[in-house]
Amino acid sequence: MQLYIANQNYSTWSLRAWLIFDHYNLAADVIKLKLFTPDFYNTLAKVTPTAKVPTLVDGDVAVWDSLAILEYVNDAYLNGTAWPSSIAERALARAISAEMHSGFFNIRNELPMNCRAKRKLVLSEGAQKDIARIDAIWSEQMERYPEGWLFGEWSIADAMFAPLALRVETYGIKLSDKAQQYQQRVLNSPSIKEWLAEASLEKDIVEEDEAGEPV
Ligand SMILES: N[C@@H](CCC(=O)N[C@@H](CS)C(=O)NCC(=O)O)C(=O)O
Repeated sequence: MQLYIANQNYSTWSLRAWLIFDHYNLAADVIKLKLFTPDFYNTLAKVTPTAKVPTLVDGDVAVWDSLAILEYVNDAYLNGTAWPSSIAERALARAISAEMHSGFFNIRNELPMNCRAKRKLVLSEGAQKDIARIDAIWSEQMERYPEGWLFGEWSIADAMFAPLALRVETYGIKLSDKAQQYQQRVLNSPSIKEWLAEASLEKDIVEEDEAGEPV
């Protein structure tokens, strides 16, 4: 299998797909392309009609889109275990993952992932609302699973929310105690530490993802 990703400092969608491979120790050749370069588009043109990362190639199967990759890996290699086992929990996990996948536009626009940076900026009302919603999701799940991931065991929902934990760190966003507990759990996980170590070696700057003032 080949997993195409982009700059680890900036690429939130890449992180989501990469996490399932790292978490379950699944083998894949990770091909890292530099965002917005000719090599990025030329290489991806051969494997995906969207020319976006992440893209997974598994033999004859090509899957573009982070959530579709997570679903594919779960179906093909994990026997469905990357979602919670109960139907009700699975429905909730899917609902919040879809909410993440198709929403939170204020955060996405104002607070680009920038792992190696510490920044300050003034949040719009919309971004504050997005953060309040994330805080509510994380703290409700921590009430239910104080010692675990969002649904106790690690699941696709944790992959979907991981980039948010990194943004909270970059922009010094204040969370409630329970939500912060989850954020710290994500930051302290071996996979995220590995991702951050790799991101810290990158030198490329993507200007449009450099927001706020250095702290
Ligand atoms: N909905 C897609 C979004 C993928 C996406 O926008 N990827 C960005 C990088 S994080 C990309 O490839 N951008 C290159 C471009 O837009 O030219 C997913 O979930 O994978």
